[in-house]
Amino acid sequence: MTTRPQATRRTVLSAAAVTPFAAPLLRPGHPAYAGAPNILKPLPPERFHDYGTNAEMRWDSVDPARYYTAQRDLFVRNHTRTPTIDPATYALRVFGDGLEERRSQDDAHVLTLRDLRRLPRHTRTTVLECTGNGRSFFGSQQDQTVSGTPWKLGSVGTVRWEGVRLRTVLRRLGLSPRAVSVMATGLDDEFVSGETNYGRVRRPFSLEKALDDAILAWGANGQDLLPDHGFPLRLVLPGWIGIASIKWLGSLEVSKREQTSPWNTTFYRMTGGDHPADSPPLTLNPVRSAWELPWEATLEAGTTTTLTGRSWSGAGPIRRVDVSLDGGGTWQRADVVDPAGRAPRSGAGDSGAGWTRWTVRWRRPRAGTYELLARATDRSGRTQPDVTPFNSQGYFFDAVVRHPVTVA
Ligand SMILES: Nc1nc2c(c(=O)[nH]1)N[C@H]1C(S)=C(S)[C@@H](COP(=O)(O)O)O[C@H]1N2
Ligand SMILES: [Mo]
Repeated sequence: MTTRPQATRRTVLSAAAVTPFAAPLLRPGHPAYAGAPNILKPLPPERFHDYGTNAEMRWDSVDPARYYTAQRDLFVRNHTRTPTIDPATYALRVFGDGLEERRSQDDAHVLTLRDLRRLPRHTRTTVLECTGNGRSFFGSQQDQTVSGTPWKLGSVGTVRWEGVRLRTVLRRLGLSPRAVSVMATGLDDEFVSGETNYGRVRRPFSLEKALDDAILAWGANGQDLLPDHGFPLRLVLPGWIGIASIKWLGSLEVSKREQTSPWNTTFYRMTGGDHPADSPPLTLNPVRSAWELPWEATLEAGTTTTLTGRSWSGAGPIRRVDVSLDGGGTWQRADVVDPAGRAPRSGAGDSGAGWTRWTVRWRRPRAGTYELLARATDRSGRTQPDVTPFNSQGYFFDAVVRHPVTVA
């Protein structure tokens, strides 16, 4: 257990009493721990595919009229299990030699939720998406074997986060001009896989990203975070792969050195296939698209329907979406509903971007079996290929997915 910092060494953020660091209440050995589920929120089968510690949103449960993903519908990706954290004793610890006044881990700045909530507020829409979204299509579409949760396309959502910019916090604490990186560490259990204990889930990122658009978020879509999504505080790195947005954020180490963790050396890098051995850690998410249809949908022959779907990119709004209703034989432009990557009437003051909804009319389809394709292009010109180059951990499946439909 770490000790309470001396009054003179207290954070410059607040004159309020400093709360000692609190560990999650449910730890191994705690009597209530043994039976605790990995994910705490309900996962009804009509809205989720449940993989145990992970669960994805079903695209056929998405309401085309709703832009944002409610937290109750958002996918969950846990390396271990959702911890229960008492917000009254929770505190974020910030330390490292990259601070103006260097701080050791035991002598960290200790920021309570009250301290953070007193700072200027920040609201921003982002797409939250797992690096492995679409992974199962490496197998089903490209006949390749990869490791990891066999997501379809539902480990993604669009959320309006509320919190404070990380740069607001870091500037107030004071940075060394030589600081280059920040390590974010979660309060969930240590991750053990096979024979290896990788320690707490943690991943470093550049100071540049920290000072650009990183958010310390306590809210999503106007409500407190749910426990499964990082309550009481998570990091959000807009546009970057899901693992970058550390949930149940326990500490930030600001360093003058580049930092590493298994989550940027072993995991969340390209390995295998044609990828070089020294591929860099993954950051920006690619472009992907999904139809709001059941997997293996059935539609009525001769009846004109409006098909709906969404496309998104780590690099911002989607510029155009091309769709094919005949397996790629002919293509047409879909009607884009949210060109700015933001909900209609979401107001000013939100510089972010979520996904883009689109629609296409299918006039009196004839009976038969079909494959529906959607290919999006983002504002930076990135688009979706026909084939995603193999990588052994099944990351970044961004190829156009062939969605099976029977018309009868
Ligand atoms: N502390 C912690 N943060 C974490 C994770 C985790 O297991 N522990 N999983 C990461 C991964 S891989 C993803 S995709 C996102 C998922 O966020 P969500 O569960 O809120 O949808 O959280 C990231 N942050
Ligand atoms: Mo992820």
